[in-house]
Amino acid sequence: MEKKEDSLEKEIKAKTKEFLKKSENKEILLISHFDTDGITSAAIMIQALEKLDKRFSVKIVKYLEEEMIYDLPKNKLILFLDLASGSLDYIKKAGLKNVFIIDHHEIVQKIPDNVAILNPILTSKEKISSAGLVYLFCKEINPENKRFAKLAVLGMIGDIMEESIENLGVIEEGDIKKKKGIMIYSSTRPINRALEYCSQPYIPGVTGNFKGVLEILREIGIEPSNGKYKSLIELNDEETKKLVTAIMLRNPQAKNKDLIGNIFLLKFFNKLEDARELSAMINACSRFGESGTALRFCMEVLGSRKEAEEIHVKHKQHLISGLKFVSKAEKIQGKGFVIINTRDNIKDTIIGTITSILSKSPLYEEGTIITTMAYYEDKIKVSSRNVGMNKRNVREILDLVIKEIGGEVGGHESAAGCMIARDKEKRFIDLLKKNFEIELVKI
Ligand SMILES: [Mn+2]
Repeated sequence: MEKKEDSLEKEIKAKTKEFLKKSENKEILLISHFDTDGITSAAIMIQALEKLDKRFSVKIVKYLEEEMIYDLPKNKLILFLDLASGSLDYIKKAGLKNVFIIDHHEIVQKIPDNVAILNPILTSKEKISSAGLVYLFCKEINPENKRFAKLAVLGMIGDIMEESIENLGVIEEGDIKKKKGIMIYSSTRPINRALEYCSQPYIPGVTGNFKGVLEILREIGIEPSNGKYKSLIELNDEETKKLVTAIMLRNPQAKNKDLIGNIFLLKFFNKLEDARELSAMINACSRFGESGTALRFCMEVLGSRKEAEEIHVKHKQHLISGLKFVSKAEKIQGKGFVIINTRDNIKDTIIGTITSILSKSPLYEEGTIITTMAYYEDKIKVSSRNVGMNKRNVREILDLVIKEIGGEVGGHESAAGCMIARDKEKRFIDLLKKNFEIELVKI
């Protein structure tokens, strides 16, 4: 039997040939997703296309909306990165003839003729993000492109695939270091700053609390020298253990195995950096509506670093104040569920992150489903998460409600979201409550 990796490798070889042929004398329109994986995918591809001397333009989108697909130019080669696997029917309906997709999301519809798609789901089922795929793809086109390995690492981290980074074979190639350590970032900055802005895990009494940070540090015996604290990677084993214990005492849901993991360090703008922090910075820029800055930062364009850092600080402050808002907000609470309608108090782009943080905090007991809502134009973005492990399928519950009121659902059984029309607000909440209650009777 063929080895799994071989089949993906073969597929990449075949697809690069097809791409080079398809893009001959054709202008390319590159469309990518606005999250870290999508941005890093685009950054690798842009630099590879420049080298190939291709004519192209770039579009970064938050959602791939149906109407947008219908408006795409028919004469260009449309290159989708980190999206479109779920939009094949629309692509067919739009009559697009030159389409190339590099993506890792689920394919549920029939692949139309004229659509070339590189997706590990079709070959190896290997866990690899779009940035990882684009990296392997571009490296196949030109081995020099292996210098973008660090962007592939950032994209993988953005999609929570740290554990599969080694499959890419980049640790040896891209000047990337791997180290065991505590999974709070940034591991290269002073520890007091890292703890104050730490939202994953959320540490009650420490996150967003300057005094609480000093207390926990005193408790574990870490003192500043010359007014400056050392960084997390500078802690010794004993100090690391003490810190892990202190965090678990404050947040019993934070598990030892989640707190310790691989930290990836890489050179960016000629400085050794924590990959998670870079990944979070890219994410913050995009969620702030500054995907251009995110792209330039990935390409290490002079001046973009300062901009990205400023946005990142603002983003972290928004997250912290969002968490504070949610903790005080009016809640619709029932047995096994809580619904928090933040209306226009929290941006639709960070509501998912906030819900994830809440689901890992000790604020709600295991088995609860947390659902948050945030306005976006004339729509409402909804985000649902399970607290801990349980058998209730949040995706299914949202599907049931959406079937009645209309809208789009995405995600899986423990984390899902949907987009509904604003005028369905009340009906949505009523139906959701009803379904939660029914679900509970069933189990
Ligand atoms: Mn992705």
